[in-house]
Amino acid sequence: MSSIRNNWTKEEVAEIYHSPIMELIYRAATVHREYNDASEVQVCTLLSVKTGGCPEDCSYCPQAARYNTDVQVHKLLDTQEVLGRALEAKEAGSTRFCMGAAWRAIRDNRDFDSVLEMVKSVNSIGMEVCCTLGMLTEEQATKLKEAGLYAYNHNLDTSEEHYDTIISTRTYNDRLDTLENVRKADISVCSGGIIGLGEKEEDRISMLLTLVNLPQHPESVPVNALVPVEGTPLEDQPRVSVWEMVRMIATARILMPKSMVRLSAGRVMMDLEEQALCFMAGANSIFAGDKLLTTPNPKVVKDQEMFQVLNLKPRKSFKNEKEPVLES
Ligand code: SAM
Ligand code: DTB
Ligand code: SF4
Repeated sequence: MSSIRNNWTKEEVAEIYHSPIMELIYRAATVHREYNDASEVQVCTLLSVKTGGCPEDCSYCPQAARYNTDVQVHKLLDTQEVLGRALEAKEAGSTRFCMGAAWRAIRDNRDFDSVLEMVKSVNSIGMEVCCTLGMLTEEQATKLKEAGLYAYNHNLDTSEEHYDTIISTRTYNDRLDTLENVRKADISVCSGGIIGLGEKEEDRISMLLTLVNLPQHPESVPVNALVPVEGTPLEDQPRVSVWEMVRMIATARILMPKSMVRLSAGRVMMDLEEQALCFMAGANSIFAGDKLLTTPNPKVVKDQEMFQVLNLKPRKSFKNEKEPVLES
């Protein structure tokens, strides 16, 4: 059995990443079967609970206030509406509900108190609750944990070397500090990145190296393909090819055998056969629902058809974990 390591060298990661594609897929598929049930795919749903008006300058993001995009800006939704959306997602077969806010960082204000309420209520319906709210402190992470938060998403996005050309309003170290605070609060870590930002293959390798050499592998690793959005500095980036997605997913799977590797943004540009290759390469999680945060995602019925054709089944929530205590 391949071992779980966090002392990889750049050369080792590069060698895997650059191996002949069929060998790479075969090796990733083998590692995947050693550690996971390869017929299971986790189905997660995203909801943007606060959209747009963000002070940051992430050059891929339609929600940054400084770019002229046509996102429908709205302030924080109310808890009842969020709970309704979570129930719909559960009904449609999702086991994880991820709430995103276009914030630079969490602030200790009424909005954060409302998010804690949302976390409590979504947890009470038996879903794995995830949030992505920007940077946070250890104290804020602890409050989220106490409210019932299961996972926190905070992506590295790209390599440390390429980072400055994508975002200038916060540093790579800020990102790593947030991940450390999430870990300290004993919350499951979800962290990955985006390809297609104009980075080199070396940058993709470098980002994977940072993830795999964290003290503990993130439990989930989202691999996003850039969704180019009109009005953002990256609006004209060419579409990433399926082979780039497959390489990234397969390398992540080999490096982090037990983690959930999520085929995230970009599925709307992929056909069923392309997605099948990604599952073969070790992806075992997707975002379902007609929308990601602000951009389109495949229709729920299309995904259900895809699961049937590929003989995949949705993974149960809290698998291998203690069942949560449900509130009445
Ligand atoms: N504001 C918080 C933050 O930045 O951590 C949370 C929301 S933010 C939209 C979550 C992640 O979505 C980003 O880190 C990025 O990886 C991903 N993302 C945003 N826009 C994207 C795009 N156009 N294409 C692909 N991924 C994108
Ligand atoms: C992640 O890695 N991808 C999701 C989730 N984590 C928050 C977000 C994708 C956003 C794509 C652009 C949009 O819909 O706004
Ligand atoms: Fe703001 Fe997050 Fe978008 Fe960056 S990725 S602009 S922090 S919402």
